[in-house]
Amino acid sequence: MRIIHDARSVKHDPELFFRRGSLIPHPERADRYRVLRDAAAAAGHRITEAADQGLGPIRAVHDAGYLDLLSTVWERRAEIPGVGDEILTGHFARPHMHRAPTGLLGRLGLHLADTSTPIRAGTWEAVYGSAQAAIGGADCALDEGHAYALCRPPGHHAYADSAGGFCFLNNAAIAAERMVAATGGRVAILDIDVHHGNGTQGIFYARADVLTVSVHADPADYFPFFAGYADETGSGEGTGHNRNRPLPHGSGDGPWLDAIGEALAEIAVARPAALVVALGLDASEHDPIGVLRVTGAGFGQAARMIAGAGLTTLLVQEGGYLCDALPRNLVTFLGAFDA
Ligand code: Q9C
Ligand code: ZN
Repeated sequence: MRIIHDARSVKHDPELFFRRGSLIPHPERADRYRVLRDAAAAAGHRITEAADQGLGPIRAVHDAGYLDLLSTVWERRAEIPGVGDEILTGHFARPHMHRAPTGLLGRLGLHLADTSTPIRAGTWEAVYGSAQAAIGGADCALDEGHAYALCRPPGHHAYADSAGGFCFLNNAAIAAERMVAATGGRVAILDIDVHHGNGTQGIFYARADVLTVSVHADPADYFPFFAGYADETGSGEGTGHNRNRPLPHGSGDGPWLDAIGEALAEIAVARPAALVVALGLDASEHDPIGVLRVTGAGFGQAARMIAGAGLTTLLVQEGGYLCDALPRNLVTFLGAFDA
């Protein structure tokens, strides 16, 4: 398996995260990139630095105004009185608040879903590099049959015009869009991160050419709360091309593997030209913020099922937080694709 990565990933390293009223160490740390890269390399996978293919493939998915804000806000930080080494707003536009203010804090509130995505000196470089890993990974999977894009920061909570849930640019969506363009066919995205892939769902919700399927913990009492329910099936031309499989918290391997099996059966019916797996590893029983209690053996079984589908497959790293099981489950997963 070839690993496509971008060393700029480490340039976004948030320190603290506001959670349930307290500041805690931010779970989405730069060390995740190092741990995952080193584990994949030690397991014998070939590591390739992503080429820089520019903004074009990112613009194919994301809103121009959002990209402009994200890429320039650090340089413009002096416009925010008293700004420190991190830019964040606490003012978020609700659906009924539709005016676009001119000031930076208000503009940020139009494009941020929560307080988990602070913007720091290296944030744009890191998220741009993470997207380059996805773009290079898509090309590599089309060439070689499969590839792993070591994307960090993650992407599946980012919508076309907003950051949230530790995500800025939707790496899996950018890769899928590139694979649609390259193949002229349909692409499926299977998201097995413990959190619903709300941004990815939102980006493709009205489209029939990208089937989005997510298996995740029930959002009724879990992030991302406002999407991820079973009755969200797509709109307009996309009707029937989104599927959600929310699972009870703590349900473990059996229901998770059953849901992945059902998702793969739906994907097989669509006969996609390629599959993107939004590979969160935070469904693990050891993950510090996960709630699905999936074992190492469960990850191995899921990987064999997905590899066994025989599709051109790009694995895109999503969540999965620092613990001993994180690199172990990655190595288990990648191993299923080399046989
Ligand atoms: N103590 C991804 O896995 N709330 N994003 C977490 C943590 C936000 C997760 C609470 C979770 C976002 C890519
Ligand atoms: Zn997650």
